[in-house]
Amino acid sequence: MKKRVSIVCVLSLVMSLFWSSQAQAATRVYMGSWDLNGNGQLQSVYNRGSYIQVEQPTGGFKSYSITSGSWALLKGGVTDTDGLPGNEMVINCGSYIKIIRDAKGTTKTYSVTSGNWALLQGGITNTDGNPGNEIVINCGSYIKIIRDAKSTTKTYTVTSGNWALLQGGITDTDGYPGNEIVINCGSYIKIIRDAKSTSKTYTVTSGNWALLSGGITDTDGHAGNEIVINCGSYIKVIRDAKSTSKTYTTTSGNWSLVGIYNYDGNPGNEIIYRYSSGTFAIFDATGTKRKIG
Ligand SMILES: [Ca+2]
Ligand SMILES: [Ca+2]
Ligand SMILES: [Ca+2]
Ligand SMILES: [Ca+2]
Repeated sequence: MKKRVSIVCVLSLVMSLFWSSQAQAATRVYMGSWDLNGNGQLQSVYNRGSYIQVEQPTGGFKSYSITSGSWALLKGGVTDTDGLPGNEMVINCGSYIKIIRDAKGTTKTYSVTSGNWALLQGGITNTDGNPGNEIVINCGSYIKIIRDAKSTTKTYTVTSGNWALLQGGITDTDGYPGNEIVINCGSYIKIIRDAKSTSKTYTVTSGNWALLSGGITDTDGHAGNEIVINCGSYIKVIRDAKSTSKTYTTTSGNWSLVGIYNYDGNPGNEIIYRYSSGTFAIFDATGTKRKIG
């Protein structure tokens, strides 16, 4: 009798293990449909726990192991990263990122950091100017850019102090292909020029300052956006394409921005502001300022 009970116990244990593994294997969560292989048609993609399954055009599925730990598709992480037809899938695996390149049937792993990190807002973008989006990661005191088309990464020190991406600060500032990354470091601005693998620092002011509304725009009439900053008694225009900045005094009193738009019809937007004595325009393309009303 005792032996029989133990056989039943063993049997039920075996059965429960069998069923639980069956249940696990049966977990199949539809993630979405994207063109991953570059043939112009959508493929269904499924989350199978520790791996991802991609429907193949010939029928059947291709499996890509991810990690037995937790993982998540990065926001906006289905995108072209290798510069070849088809979207890649960019997956946050904790301390590293895994990119599924279904068109090639391969995966590629990039270590990020064992510390905290986050995708920079808008950080899936072309920064190096070559086909394919890069992945721009905020690692705290530094930024890491994954250049999947080249299977490399590049690190840029930012500051050990507080910093923030300037609103709209992923933009072309140097006039060459690829977006720069414009960072507010407090008393200065740092621009990461990933296409050139360099960064450039511009002193702003140790006092308060703010980006003017619409202040990331072309003001000098040459390729690349300028950065237009309200420093109170003056306006500073950072012309990153020329690696210079230009200061225009406003007034020591209160002034308000009317707008930044093309007032004179020549290339480049003017900065229009007003205070008690009238309305003024800064013509950054000529480096001049005059009363217009
Ligand atoms: Ca691709
Ligand atoms: Ca690129
Ligand atoms: Ca650029
Ligand atoms: Ca410009």
